[in-house]
Amino acid sequence: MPKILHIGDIHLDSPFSLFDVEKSQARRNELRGTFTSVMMYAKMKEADVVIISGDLFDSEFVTKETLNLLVSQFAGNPDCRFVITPGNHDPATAKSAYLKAKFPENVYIFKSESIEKLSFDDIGVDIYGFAYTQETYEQNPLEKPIETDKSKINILAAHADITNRKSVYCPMKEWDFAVSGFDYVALGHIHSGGEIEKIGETYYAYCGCPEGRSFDECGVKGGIFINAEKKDGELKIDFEHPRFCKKRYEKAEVDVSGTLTREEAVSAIKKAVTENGWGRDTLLRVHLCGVVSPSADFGAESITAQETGVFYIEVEDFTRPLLDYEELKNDITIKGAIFRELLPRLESRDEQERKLASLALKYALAALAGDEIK
Ligand SMILES: [Mn+2]
Repeated sequence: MPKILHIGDIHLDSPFSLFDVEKSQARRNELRGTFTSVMMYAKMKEADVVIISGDLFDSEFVTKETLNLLVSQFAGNPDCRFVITPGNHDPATAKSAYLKAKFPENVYIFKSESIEKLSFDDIGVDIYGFAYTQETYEQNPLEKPIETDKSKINILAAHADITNRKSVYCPMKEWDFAVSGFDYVALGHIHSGGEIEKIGETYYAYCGCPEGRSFDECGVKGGIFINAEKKDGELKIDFEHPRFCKKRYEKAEVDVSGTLTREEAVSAIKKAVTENGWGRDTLLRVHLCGVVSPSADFGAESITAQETGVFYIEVEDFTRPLLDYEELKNDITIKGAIFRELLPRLESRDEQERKLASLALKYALAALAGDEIK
């Protein structure tokens, strides 16, 4: 029964841009570590094929360290075939590692913009694929259906966008998958993945990225492991979802309504961390929200990963001061004038704008009251 691991969008050599430079470097190394974990998993599960659906590298420039790692990992599992479709971040250009570097014999790289077929007859699998040869790929290579061999397990590996007909990243339509008779379409490009979909007799899925790289890529990340078998033209297939990520990015709104101190904010964050099962593997972005006394002081920016039990934390204060808006609105002193001036921004739909206006009001009122402003 052929076993296939579908991964993609690894973006090796990504520059991480955390505020903490050392942690950025740690994340770059960890991304290589994630790739090694993927390779170990493939070996342990005795995968026959690993499909990498594009964006293996973050850019055309690949470090020597990364290239050496790839070559040694691929060579270290000679029973497995590695099938790579260059994507928009790592197109198969003349300068690219795909054309310049020497890979072991068990590595298959699509280099042409038109669809080509790899036949692995010993396991009855045909894999179709194509390459980006520049940063965009504006046609749909399935516009003209492919003629697949129904006795084989037919897989299309595609770095493509099925969500937008006008996409410049290979705009494909789901229905084309079924028309061509693919059994599975191993998609790359969209980083939030994992859902297995079906159209006609064709399964398809974005594998997502195996490691989040920013707060735009939240949650637990991994790949898709497929067991497939075809007998008398009938397909039996099942899917597993291994986790590969070393770290996870998460975002949380923590309501601190009614509290006053930094300590209380820290314990509210810790509670959210515990309740969600986060911990040392988590990079966390917290927005403190709710309505609090104007004298509340959370020192949000000073809250550390250490004291909240995560790997990395960013805390921003989006709380609103508890004030009597009606009274302020009608106040005839300078307090009322400031309030009326800020009111449109206090009610803005833009969270950042509201936050700034709240802060401005808080400081203005504190200053007028003769309080010390930190
Ligand atoms: Mn990508």
